[in-house]
Amino acid sequence: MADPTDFDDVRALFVRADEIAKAAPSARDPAAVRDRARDVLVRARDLVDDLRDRDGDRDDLVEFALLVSRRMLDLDGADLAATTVPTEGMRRAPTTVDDPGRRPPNQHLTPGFPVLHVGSPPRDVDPWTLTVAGRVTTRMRWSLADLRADPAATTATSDFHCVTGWSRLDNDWTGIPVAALLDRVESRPEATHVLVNGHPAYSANLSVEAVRASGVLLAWAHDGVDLSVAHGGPLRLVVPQRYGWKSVKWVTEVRLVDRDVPGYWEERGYHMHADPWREQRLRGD
Ligand SMILES: Nc1nc2c(c(=O)[nH]1)N[C@H]1C(S)=C(S)[C@@H](COP(=O)(O)O)O[C@H]1N2
Ligand SMILES: [Mo]
Repeated sequence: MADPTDFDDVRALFVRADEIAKAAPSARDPAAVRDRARDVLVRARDLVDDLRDRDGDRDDLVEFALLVSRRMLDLDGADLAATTVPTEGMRRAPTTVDDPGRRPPNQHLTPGFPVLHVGSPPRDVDPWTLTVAGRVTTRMRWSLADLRADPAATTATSDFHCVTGWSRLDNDWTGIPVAALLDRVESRPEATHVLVNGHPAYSANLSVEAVRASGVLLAWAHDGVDLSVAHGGPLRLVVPQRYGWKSVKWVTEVRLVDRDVPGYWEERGYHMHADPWREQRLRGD
């Protein structure tokens, strides 16, 4: 059993974060206040991770970790709402005519192209290679040049939905279908899922079925121009049927595995499946 005072400390941090965040809307610099609240939540999350390491995934700890994730999402959503304006240098604006048939529940359409990631983008992107490994008959590796020259390369238009609430419609992605690569490595029969790994120690889990769906690409261009590093260049995954955190930027490896292994955000309480139409934001949704 955890020392009860430990968990009480974590809960006190959570309450403190809430108090800070509540003051944000009337503050002179709301984003800075939300940053402070976020720092406190990060500390709470680290502590609850420590408790889980020590005591295992007790129900109350798992519940609490979810609560912390939900608050972080709220803070991120509030920050992004302010930044989702048309972005300079965009080749063309996305569609912003509201159509409930294309806008999943509780999403709003952005005229911009927000940049969202944890950690820093890679500094050195040349040369870039992609490895497909794990439960495969032959592990394979491609250079970016190989992929670009591949006859299976294609362009597909799709909508992008971030869990923090913005959706960007009509993105033209150019890349290679993940399905084409999976066919070549001959995945073994027990390979039911993939972990897609990207810089820096980021990952997301998907079923093989999900990455074989139409429009799922490892992309190097967006709306006809090469992807900027900020948006995941030189190579990123795009999974239009899932919330954006599954669309791993700076992909280095697709690893086939024999069960559903949580990725970076899934470890931190996000939903394993992440279907925006069913609002699968956090585990338990
Ligand atoms: N490597 C990496 N990929 C990532 C992320 C990240 O933090 N690291 N964030 C994800 C999230 S939450 C979203 S919404 C999209 C955002 O892509 P964009 O910055 O091109 O809009 O990238 C996804 N891919
Ligand atoms: Mo996201």
